[in-house]
Amino acid sequence: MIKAVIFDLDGVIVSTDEYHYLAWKYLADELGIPFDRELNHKLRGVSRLDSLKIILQHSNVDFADHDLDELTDKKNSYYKNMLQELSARSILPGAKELIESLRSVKIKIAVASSSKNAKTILSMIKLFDKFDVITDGNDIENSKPDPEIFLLTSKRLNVPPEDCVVIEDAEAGIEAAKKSGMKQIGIGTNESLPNADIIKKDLSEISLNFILSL
Ligand code: B16
Ligand code: MG
Repeated sequence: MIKAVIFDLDGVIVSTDEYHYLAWKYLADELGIPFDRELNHKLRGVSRLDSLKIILQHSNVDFADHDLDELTDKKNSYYKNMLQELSARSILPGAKELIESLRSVKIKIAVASSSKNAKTILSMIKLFDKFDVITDGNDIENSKPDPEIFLLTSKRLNVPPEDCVVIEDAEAGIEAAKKSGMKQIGIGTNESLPNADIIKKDLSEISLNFILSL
Protein backbone atom coordinates (compact mmCIF):
# COMPACT_ATOMS: atom_id res chain seq x y z
CA MET A 1 0.00 0.00 0.00
CA ILE A 2 1.25 3.48 -0.86
CA LYS A 3 2.38 5.35 2.25
CA ALA A 4 4.45 8.08 0.59
CA VAL A 5 4.51 10.03 -2.66
CA ILE A 6 7.88 11.37 -3.82
CA PHE A 7 7.65 14.27 -6.26
CA ASP A 8 10.31 15.39 -8.66
CA LEU A 9 10.42 19.21 -8.77
CA ASP A 10 11.45 20.72 -12.15
CA GLY A 11 8.86 19.75 -14.76
CA VAL A 12 6.48 18.08 -12.29
CA ILE A 13 5.61 20.66 -9.62
CA VAL A 14 6.97 23.78 -11.28
CA SER A 15 7.72 24.91 -14.84
CA THR A 16 11.44 25.59 -14.18
CA ASP A 17 12.32 22.88 -16.75
CA GLU A 18 11.79 25.55 -19.41
CA TYR A 19 14.28 27.89 -17.67
CA HIS A 20 16.85 25.05 -17.58
CA TYR A 21 16.39 24.64 -21.34
CA LEU A 22 16.69 28.38 -22.03
CA ALA A 23 19.79 28.77 -19.83
CA TRP A 24 21.60 25.84 -21.51
CA LYS A 25 20.53 27.14 -24.94
CA TYR A 26 22.01 30.54 -24.12
CA LEU A 27 25.31 28.96 -23.06
CA ALA A 28 25.44 26.63 -26.09
CA ASP A 29 24.80 29.55 -28.47
CA GLU A 30 27.64 31.47 -26.81
CA LEU A 31 29.95 28.48 -27.33
CA GLY A 32 28.68 28.00 -30.89
CA ILE A 33 27.65 24.40 -30.28
CA PRO A 34 24.35 22.66 -31.14
CA PHE A 35 21.59 22.30 -28.55
CA ASP A 36 17.89 21.64 -29.06
CA ARG A 37 14.82 20.45 -27.15
CA GLU A 38 15.48 16.80 -28.04
CA LEU A 39 18.91 16.91 -26.40
CA ASN A 40 17.45 18.97 -23.55
CA HIS A 41 15.04 16.12 -22.76
CA LYS A 42 18.06 13.90 -21.97
CA LEU A 43 19.16 16.45 -19.34
CA ARG A 44 15.96 16.25 -17.29
CA GLY A 45 16.80 15.04 -13.79
CA VAL A 46 20.53 14.97 -14.56
CA SER A 47 22.94 17.07 -12.44
CA ARG A 48 24.34 20.37 -13.71
CA LEU A 49 27.84 19.00 -14.39
CA ASP A 50 26.61 15.78 -16.02
CA SER A 51 24.24 17.88 -18.18
CA LEU A 52 27.18 19.97 -19.42
CA LYS A 53 29.17 16.83 -20.22
CA ILE A 54 26.25 15.44 -22.28
CA ILE A 55 26.00 18.73 -24.23
CA LEU A 56 29.74 18.82 -24.92
CA GLN A 57 29.81 15.14 -25.96
CA HIS A 58 27.12 15.86 -28.56
CA SER A 59 29.20 18.68 -30.03
CA ASN A 60 32.40 16.59 -30.21
CA VAL A 61 34.36 19.38 -28.47
CA ASP A 62 37.31 18.44 -26.32
CA PHE A 63 36.45 18.77 -22.59
CA ALA A 64 40.07 19.71 -21.92
CA ASP A 65 39.58 22.95 -23.88
CA HIS A 66 37.00 24.16 -21.36
CA ASP A 67 36.88 25.00 -17.68
CA LEU A 68 33.79 22.94 -16.76
CA ASP A 69 33.23 24.73 -13.43
CA GLU A 70 33.29 28.09 -15.16
CA LEU A 71 30.69 26.90 -17.68
CA THR A 72 28.34 25.35 -15.10
CA ASP A 73 28.62 28.54 -12.99
CA LYS A 74 27.69 30.60 -16.05
CA LYS A 75 24.68 28.41 -16.83
CA ASN A 76 23.55 28.58 -13.21
CA SER A 77 23.77 32.37 -13.16
CA TYR A 78 21.61 32.60 -16.33
CA TYR A 79 19.18 30.14 -14.73
CA LYS A 80 19.05 32.02 -11.42
CA ASN A 81 18.32 35.27 -13.24
CA MET A 82 15.33 33.58 -14.87
CA LEU A 83 14.17 32.28 -11.48
CA GLN A 84 13.48 35.89 -10.46
CA GLU A 85 10.29 35.60 -12.53
CA LEU A 86 9.10 32.65 -10.45
CA SER A 87 5.96 32.95 -8.32
CA ALA A 88 3.07 30.81 -7.10
CA ARG A 89 1.71 31.17 -10.67
CA SER A 90 4.58 28.97 -11.92
CA ILE A 91 3.16 25.94 -10.09
CA LEU A 92 2.03 23.37 -12.67
CA PRO A 93 -1.64 22.24 -13.04
CA GLY A 94 -2.93 19.94 -10.30
CA ALA A 95 0.14 20.21 -8.04
CA LYS A 96 -1.41 22.16 -5.18
CA GLU A 97 -4.60 20.07 -5.24
CA LEU A 98 -2.76 16.72 -5.17
CA ILE A 99 -0.42 17.88 -2.39
CA GLU A 100 -3.38 19.02 -0.27
CA SER A 101 -5.40 15.84 -0.83
CA LEU A 102 -2.43 13.62 0.13
CA ARG A 103 -1.82 15.70 3.26
CA SER A 104 -5.49 15.43 4.22
CA VAL A 105 -5.22 11.61 4.49
CA LYS A 106 -1.73 11.73 6.06
CA ILE A 107 0.09 10.11 3.16
CA LYS A 108 3.65 11.38 3.51
CA ILE A 109 4.97 13.61 0.75
CA ALA A 110 8.51 14.46 -0.30
CA VAL A 111 10.45 16.27 -2.99
CA ALA A 112 13.46 14.48 -4.49
CA SER A 113 15.13 16.86 -6.94
CA SER A 114 18.59 16.74 -8.50
CA SER A 115 18.63 20.53 -8.35
CA LYS A 116 20.84 22.39 -5.91
CA ASN A 117 18.35 25.27 -6.27
CA ALA A 118 15.37 23.16 -5.17
CA LYS A 119 14.86 24.67 -1.70
CA THR A 120 15.09 28.24 -3.04
CA ILE A 121 12.49 27.38 -5.70
CA LEU A 122 10.12 25.75 -3.19
CA SER A 123 10.37 28.86 -0.98
CA MET A 124 9.70 31.17 -3.93
CA ILE A 125 6.55 29.28 -4.92
CA LYS A 126 5.49 29.03 -1.27
CA LEU A 127 5.42 25.22 -1.07
CA PHE A 128 8.49 24.74 1.13
CA ASP A 129 6.49 23.98 4.31
CA LYS A 130 4.17 21.45 2.68
CA PHE A 131 6.60 18.52 2.49
CA ASP A 132 7.66 16.01 5.14
CA VAL A 133 11.06 15.65 3.48
CA ILE A 134 12.99 17.61 0.84
CA THR A 135 16.04 15.91 -0.66
CA ASP A 136 18.02 17.80 -3.29
CA GLY A 137 21.23 17.89 -5.31
CA ASN A 138 23.21 19.06 -2.26
CA ASP A 139 22.45 15.81 -0.40
CA ILE A 140 23.71 13.26 -2.92
CA GLU A 141 26.91 12.09 -4.61
CA ASN A 142 25.29 10.49 -7.67
CA SER A 143 22.41 12.12 -9.52
CA LYS A 144 19.53 10.32 -11.29
CA PRO A 145 19.55 7.72 -12.96
CA ASP A 146 21.38 6.51 -9.83
CA PRO A 147 18.76 5.54 -7.20
CA GLU A 148 20.64 7.33 -4.37
CA ILE A 149 18.24 10.30 -4.09
CA PHE A 150 15.14 8.09 -3.84
CA LEU A 151 16.69 5.64 -1.37
CA LEU A 152 17.83 8.53 0.84
CA THR A 153 14.35 10.09 0.66
CA SER A 154 12.69 6.78 1.59
CA LYS A 155 15.04 6.49 4.58
CA ARG A 156 14.28 10.04 5.71
CA LEU A 157 10.54 9.41 5.34
CA ASN A 158 10.89 6.14 7.21
CA VAL A 159 8.81 4.44 4.50
CA PRO A 160 10.24 1.41 2.63
CA PRO A 161 10.73 1.77 -1.16
CA GLU A 162 7.92 -0.67 -1.99
CA ASP A 163 5.43 1.65 -0.26
CA CYS A 164 6.60 4.74 -2.17
CA VAL A 165 5.51 6.05 -5.57
CA VAL A 166 7.70 8.48 -7.51
CA ILE A 167 6.26 11.08 -9.90
CA GLU A 168 8.85 12.07 -12.53
CA ASP A 169 9.17 13.85 -15.89
CA ALA A 170 12.68 12.53 -16.63
CA GLU A 171 13.86 9.29 -18.23
CA ALA A 172 16.73 9.40 -15.73
CA GLY A 173 14.22 9.77 -12.89
CA ILE A 174 12.04 6.86 -14.02
CA GLU A 175 15.16 4.67 -14.26
CA ALA A 176 16.32 5.77 -10.79
CA ALA A 177 12.88 5.05 -9.29
CA LYS A 178 12.83 1.57 -10.87
CA LYS A 179 16.31 0.81 -9.54
CA SER A 180 15.21 1.89 -6.06
CA GLY A 181 12.28 -0.56 -6.13
CA MET A 182 9.58 2.12 -6.14
CA LYS A 183 6.47 2.44 -8.29
CA GLN A 184 6.62 5.30 -10.75
CA ILE A 185 4.27 7.61 -12.62
CA GLY A 186 5.73 9.44 -15.62
CA ILE A 187 4.62 12.99 -16.44
CA GLY A 188 4.80 13.39 -20.21
CA THR A 189 3.94 11.13 -23.13
CA ASN A 190 4.62 7.51 -24.14
CA GLU A 191 7.22 8.90 -26.57
CA SER A 192 9.00 11.09 -24.01
CA LEU A 193 9.00 8.40 -21.29
CA PRO A 194 8.90 4.98 -23.03
CA ASN A 195 9.99 3.12 -19.87
CA ALA A 196 7.43 4.49 -17.39
CA ASP A 197 4.80 2.03 -16.10
CA ILE A 198 2.11 4.72 -16.02
CA ILE A 199 1.96 7.99 -17.97
CA LYS A 200 -0.07 11.10 -17.15
CA LYS A 201 -0.08 14.48 -18.87
CA ASP A 202 0.25 16.40 -15.62
CA LEU A 203 -0.66 16.18 -11.94
CA SER A 204 -4.26 17.26 -12.60
CA GLU A 205 -4.76 13.74 -14.04
CA ILE A 206 -3.71 12.09 -10.76
CA SER A 207 -6.34 11.82 -8.02
CA LEU A 208 -5.99 10.65 -4.44
CA ASN A 209 -8.07 7.57 -5.32
CA PHE A 210 -5.70 6.75 -8.15
CA ILE A 211 -2.72 6.89 -5.76
CA LEU A 212 -4.58 4.70 -3.24
CA SER A 213 -5.34 2.15 -5.98
CA LEU A 214 -1.67 1.57 -6.87
P1 B16 B 1 20.60 22.71 -10.77
P2 B16 B 1 14.68 17.75 -11.03
C1 B16 B 1 16.90 18.69 -12.18
O1 B16 B 1 15.82 18.87 -11.33
C2 B16 B 1 16.58 19.22 -13.58
O2 B16 B 1 15.60 18.41 -14.18
C3 B16 B 1 17.82 19.18 -14.43
O3 B16 B 1 17.53 19.72 -15.70
C4 B16 B 1 18.93 19.98 -13.75
O4 B16 B 1 20.13 19.92 -14.50
C5 B16 B 1 19.17 19.41 -12.35
O5 B16 B 1 17.96 19.47 -11.61
C6 B16 B 1 20.23 20.22 -11.61
O6 B16 B 1 19.72 21.49 -11.35
O7 B16 B 1 21.50 23.18 -11.86
O8 B16 B 1 19.55 23.73 -10.37
O9 B16 B 1 21.35 22.18 -9.57
O10 B16 B 1 13.97 17.55 -12.31
O11 B16 B 1 15.43 16.52 -10.51
O12 B16 B 1 13.82 18.42 -9.99
MG1 MG C 1 12.23 16.89 -13.47
